[in-house]
Amino acid sequence: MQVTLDKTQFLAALKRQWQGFGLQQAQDMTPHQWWQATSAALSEQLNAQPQEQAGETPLRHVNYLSMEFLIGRLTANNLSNLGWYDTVCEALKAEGVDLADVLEQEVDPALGNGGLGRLAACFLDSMATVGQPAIGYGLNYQYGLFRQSFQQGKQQEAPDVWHRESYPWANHNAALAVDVSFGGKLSKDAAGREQWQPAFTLRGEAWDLPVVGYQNGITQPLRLWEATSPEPFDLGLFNDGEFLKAEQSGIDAAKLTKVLYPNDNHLAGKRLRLMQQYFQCACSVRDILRRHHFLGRPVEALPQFEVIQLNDTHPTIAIPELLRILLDEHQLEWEAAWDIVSKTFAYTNHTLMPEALECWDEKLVRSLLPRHFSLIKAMNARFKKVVEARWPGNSAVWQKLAIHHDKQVRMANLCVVSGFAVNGVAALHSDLVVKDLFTEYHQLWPEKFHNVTNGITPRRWLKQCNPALSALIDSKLGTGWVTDLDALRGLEAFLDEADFQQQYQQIKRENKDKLAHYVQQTMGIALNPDAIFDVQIKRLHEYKRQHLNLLHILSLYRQIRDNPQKDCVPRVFIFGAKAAPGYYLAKNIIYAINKVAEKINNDPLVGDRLKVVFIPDYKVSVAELIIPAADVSEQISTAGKEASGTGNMKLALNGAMTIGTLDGANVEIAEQVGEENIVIFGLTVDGVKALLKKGYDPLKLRKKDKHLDKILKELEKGFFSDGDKEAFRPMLDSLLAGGDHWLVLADFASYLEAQEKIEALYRDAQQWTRSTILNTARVGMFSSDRSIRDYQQRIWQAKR
Ligand code: 26W
Repeated sequence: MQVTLDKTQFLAALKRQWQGFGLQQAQDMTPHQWWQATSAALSEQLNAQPQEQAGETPLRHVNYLSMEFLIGRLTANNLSNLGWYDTVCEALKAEGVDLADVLEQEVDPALGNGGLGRLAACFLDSMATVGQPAIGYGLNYQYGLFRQSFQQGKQQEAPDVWHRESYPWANHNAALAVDVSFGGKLSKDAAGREQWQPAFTLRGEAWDLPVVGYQNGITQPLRLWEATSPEPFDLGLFNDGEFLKAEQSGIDAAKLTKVLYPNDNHLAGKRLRLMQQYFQCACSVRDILRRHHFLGRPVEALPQFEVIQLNDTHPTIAIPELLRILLDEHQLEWEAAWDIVSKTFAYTNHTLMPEALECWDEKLVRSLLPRHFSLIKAMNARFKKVVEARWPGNSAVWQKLAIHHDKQVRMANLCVVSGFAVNGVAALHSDLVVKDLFTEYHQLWPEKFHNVTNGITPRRWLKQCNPALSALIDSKLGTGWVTDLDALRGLEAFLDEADFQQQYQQIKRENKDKLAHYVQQTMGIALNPDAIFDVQIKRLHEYKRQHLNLLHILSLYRQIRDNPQKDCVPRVFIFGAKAAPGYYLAKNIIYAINKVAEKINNDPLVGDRLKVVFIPDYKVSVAELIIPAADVSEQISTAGKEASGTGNMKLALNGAMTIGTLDGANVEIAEQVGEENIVIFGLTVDGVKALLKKGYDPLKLRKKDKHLDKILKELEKGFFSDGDKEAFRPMLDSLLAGGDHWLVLADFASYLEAQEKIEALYRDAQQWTRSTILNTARVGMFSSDRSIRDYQQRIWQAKR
């Protein structure tokens, strides 16, 4: 049950903190020191709490392996989940300090790129909350996702210094250090068994962050590995006078966990990335086995007690690593070892895009991990017999299903062959995983394939980010919804109460004021809070089609100039997005949006009717500010390309109307909220397939659509780029001569119609409010608590 915070002990812990800073009194602390001291004092109190033992129900323990955990700020979250917020607020008030200001001092730990990393963080929160014993395993990057700024509209990247060394929630657990070896060669022992002689060894140091369940006394670790050298200091070299070289090995080791790879949905195939993956997997597998042995359990019983969930293919190398340990260290026979491995791993697929499916060059794998490569070949050879038995003489099928083929190791195939479960992340996506990606695997093992629709934690994405709406809901339904989001359906009973509608509307308005204030402060742009706040926040990618949104903005601007008296509902377009630093086209789209924004925002003819803001450095804490203030949620990916989306769920929960394609979880959101409360447009998955089959020519489409042609010409002529006709060429080429792979122009007309519908709906304020209330009331199924229960029933705890 919930544990209480002893205020006296907290204040004593706080005192130790400022004394540690060498200060005379609490009042001498800087605002940032207040955050540091408060968090460290809380962390200390949390560690001092007796941990509730897991009950006797033999739930399999979940090991959630992920290269990314986009946890966001922790202090506010932990205070709220612990139920300590009010106590600490009062304690600080007595010192003349405002807790809310203190919490603003925290730098987001940005140890992830986007959806996949944030999902991992929501899942940890939910596992702790629903009582699923679990540990998250990841890497302790020194630098998280780069900081973004704009210079003359172009994205600039700077390192993300989040100070992992002094992050007060992280605890170094020196006893858990693991050694990890790389490189070297293979030889055979007397019995003919392969022996691996590695070339060098690094050390993994464990840093634990607490994952606090919602007011239930449960805290579970997120364990992040940091690379160091086992011999960080070479005394021999030092004595010889080689002072700088003496520390060299320590410096090299640290490179491994220096920085998070900023790619999202694109594999660069870099050696250091594979080293990171192996390092994370080797440390984590060791730790899992250590706990298993410590509990006195035989190694054969591993799958009875432990499941290893792979968050996409990034931690796949854990599979041959476990096999290697069982064969080489436990000396098991292949069949026995394979039996354990094939009952332990489950794999979640988050994308169908071919450029994101990880394939590693065999040379790279062999040189870095010769023993693992040899085991992968052995797995491949055994699996070949299975395929040969099912599809005799069919080399086309084998070429598709092979784990190792054409000098490449295919991580997704390795996962499907070795895992006991495979799942997609939304109903539509899971269908496509079976139909388009793993067709023959599904024929072989239909029972392996599942859907688990993604979810979001209501603690961060409603209770904390939207305290006013949470309080209103509390007043109507009590507080049970925080751990039972389906309870929000109860709001439908108040749907037609004028008073409730008015309060709901008022809260949205105040959240918009808050966001407007932030934009004024950070960007110097004044926003009209009466305008529609139209929001697209997600990584920048062609398939997400931020440029379709841009074309709509250009259309409105063109219409205003063609008809200066045009009566339109004022709109503020808000973007938040980082582009991978090497993704040239995505950066060009950012540039285009910023240049168009500059022109429109400064055109007196437009006035208040249109504003475009690209908020720099989009991250979890900025999302927490934007989402409660959104009226419209842009979910406009090419159908079939967005596996699920989770921003769509957060925005709907906070009362934004979705404009979206029938893609990912949008399909299920539409089912839940009802078709009158969402605006769907564009080609469907089948429509996309049919059009591509028939042959699609964006140039023809342009010829036929005069309005579209005008808009494109303005971009081409340099109207938005001070006469520079080349400014947006990469983007324009991709849309036109390049063939418009993502069908932006194909969906343009339908999108404009949908946007007109949005405007018409918004004009009827009462109808709009009803619809947005229904969005909040009806998206309870997108709680990540429900996702976790689905994983439990279908995958982790299912009887086999
Ligand atoms: C190898 C490079 C790389 C890096 C990241 C490839 C793929 C990824 C991720 C799988 C990209 C990602 O974040 N995918 C998103 O996962 C979310 C959680 O399931 C989904 O909601 C999004 O639709 C999906 O794009």
